Amino acid sequence: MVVISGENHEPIFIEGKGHFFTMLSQTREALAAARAPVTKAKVCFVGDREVGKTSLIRRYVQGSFREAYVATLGAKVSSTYALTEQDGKTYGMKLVLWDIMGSSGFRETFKEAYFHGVHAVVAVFDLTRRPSLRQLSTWFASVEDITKPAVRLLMGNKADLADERVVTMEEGREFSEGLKCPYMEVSAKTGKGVAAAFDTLLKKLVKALPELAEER
Ligand SMILES: Nc1nc2c(ncn2[C@@H]2O[C@H](COP(=O)(O)OP(=O)(O)O)[C@@H](O)[C@H]2O)c(=O)[nH]1
Ligand SMILES: [Mg+2]
Repeated sequence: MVVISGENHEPIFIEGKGHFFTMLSQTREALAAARAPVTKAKVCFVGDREVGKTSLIRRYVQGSFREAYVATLGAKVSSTYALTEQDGKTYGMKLVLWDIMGSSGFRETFKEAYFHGVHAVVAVFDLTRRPSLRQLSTWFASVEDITKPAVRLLMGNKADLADERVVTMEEGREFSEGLKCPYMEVSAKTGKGVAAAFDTLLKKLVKALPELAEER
């Protein structure tokens, strides 16, 4: 299977299967202004359907939220530029965010193409649905070989639904300890915690990608 990736705004395609991908792009002028070195990182989102993967990416990249659920067909790639500070230095990063359809059939069929060259895996579950947390073990087990060196982050989404939540912060933390990764609670709806969670991811990426460690 071959992944052909285009420039920004160009469609990209996984050859042979005919699944269509679209690429969105948003450039942040701040990046150019800060003259920070830019490194590209591929970030793959995983998790059950309707946990809010697409919504979290939309919130972060576009700053918006949609109430209606529209199932992600195949996978969708968005990119954005972000800055982070580490030890008094500023780093720029182009994040290429891969949003996959939640079904396990799709995962099994496409995992090699989807996770090829991945730098970070963001695992998302819904704080109002405990099975969506347990399900993540299956996700990780099925892609462990491919994603082993990648940075990991666990996001508990829909924190705005305080009355409906069933997964406690303690449970989320315990699960993340098993994955050896940070745990962040977020709401794509209100935006709460989203910037902090992505910044945590950026900082982990800066540490993990040695080529980023050079001085400005
Ligand atoms: N209340 C609330 N609803 C959310 C949140 N994030 C996503 N949703 C809703 O949950 C549904 C599924 O979201 P979506 O991003 O499509 O999930 P995906 O299948 O994991 O990509 C949609 O109806 C969203 O509007 C959130 O933080 N709070
Ligand atoms: Mg989706």
